[in-house]
Amino acid sequence: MALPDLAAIESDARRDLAAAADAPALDDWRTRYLGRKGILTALLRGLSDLPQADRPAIGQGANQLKRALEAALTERQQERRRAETEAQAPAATSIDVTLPARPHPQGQLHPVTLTRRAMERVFREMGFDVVEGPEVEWDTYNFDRLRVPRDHPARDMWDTIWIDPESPEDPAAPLAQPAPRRLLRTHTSPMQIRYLEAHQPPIRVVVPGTCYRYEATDAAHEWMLTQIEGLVIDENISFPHLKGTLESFVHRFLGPGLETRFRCDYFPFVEPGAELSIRWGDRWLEMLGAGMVHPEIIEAAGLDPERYTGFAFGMGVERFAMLRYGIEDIRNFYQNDLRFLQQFRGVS
Ligand code: YSA
Repeated sequence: MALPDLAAIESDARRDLAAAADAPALDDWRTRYLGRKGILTALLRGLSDLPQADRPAIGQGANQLKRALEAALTERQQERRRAETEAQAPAATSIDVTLPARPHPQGQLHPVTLTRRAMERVFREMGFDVVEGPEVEWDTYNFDRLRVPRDHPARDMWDTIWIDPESPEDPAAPLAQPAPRRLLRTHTSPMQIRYLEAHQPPIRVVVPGTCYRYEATDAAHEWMLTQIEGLVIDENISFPHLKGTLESFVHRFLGPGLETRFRCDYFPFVEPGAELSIRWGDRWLEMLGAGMVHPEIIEAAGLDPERYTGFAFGMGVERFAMLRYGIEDIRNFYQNDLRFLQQFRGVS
């Protein structure tokens, strides 16, 4: 039997491959040369019919040729796909730059963000630092260390969205300290404790941030609200500093003509406590809670309460935004109605 001419097979195969112009032709080519009944498979199957001495060289050559033709096929297929993609893509010169552009909606800052930033600017001008704290908080910071222990009725002042469930009381150790639980902070006041852990007086800081309360909404209350906490600790700080700072802030931020009202209020972490309201038409809108930092909190921070005193406050940013923009109902802010929000485009 004549020996197969591998060089001739290769040259035929490469010529036919170059001539195969589309996918079906390439498939036919693969069947003819590389398929189960193709030329190379037949050649390899027929090796046993060849003289013993020629089998290794022909077998090796046939296998090399098979791999080379497979690689050539892959390359040809990629080449063809590239050509097809290029043929489908519009030529650069066919783009009509005079066609009208599709409008791309531009984002804008939310009115509460605008208000929060503007309030921060005023506080910076007044010499305050601005820091932020965690929204997911431990009950120890949100309550206990602010003198609101477990089972204290004052916890009802802040309806809470809990993250960790309450662990059942251990009947074997009913007085055991329950494990700390995480919650969504109900106010920014826990940052008073966190800040005091890491800083020494003189302290003058504000902490803006989102808070959450499990409470019914109405025209002045949302379940998600923004507060700005303030903390001032130094020697010789007294209630007139608190009053002067807050009145100065309100008049710088909202204008000098506003009527403000301070009244007594109760917060376990201050003594005395107060709230500040602003006259709005024929009603008063409560803007913030405040007070002189309780001496026990100063002492727990490792400071001498005889030497250091201070005041703190927590402002409702949405309430300031309501007065700033004349919004009657706080619920407008978070309904995501674009007709409402777009009115603040370009507003600072
Ligand atoms: C008090 C004394 C301090 O030394 C420091 C901070 C405070 C404030 C205290 N942590 C607190 O949260 N008090 S508060 O419950 O009365 O809220 C403070 C302000 O947040 C309110 O005066 C109001 O302006 C706003 N606010 C409260 N609940 C709200 C709300 N705004 C919108 N929706 C709600 N549900």
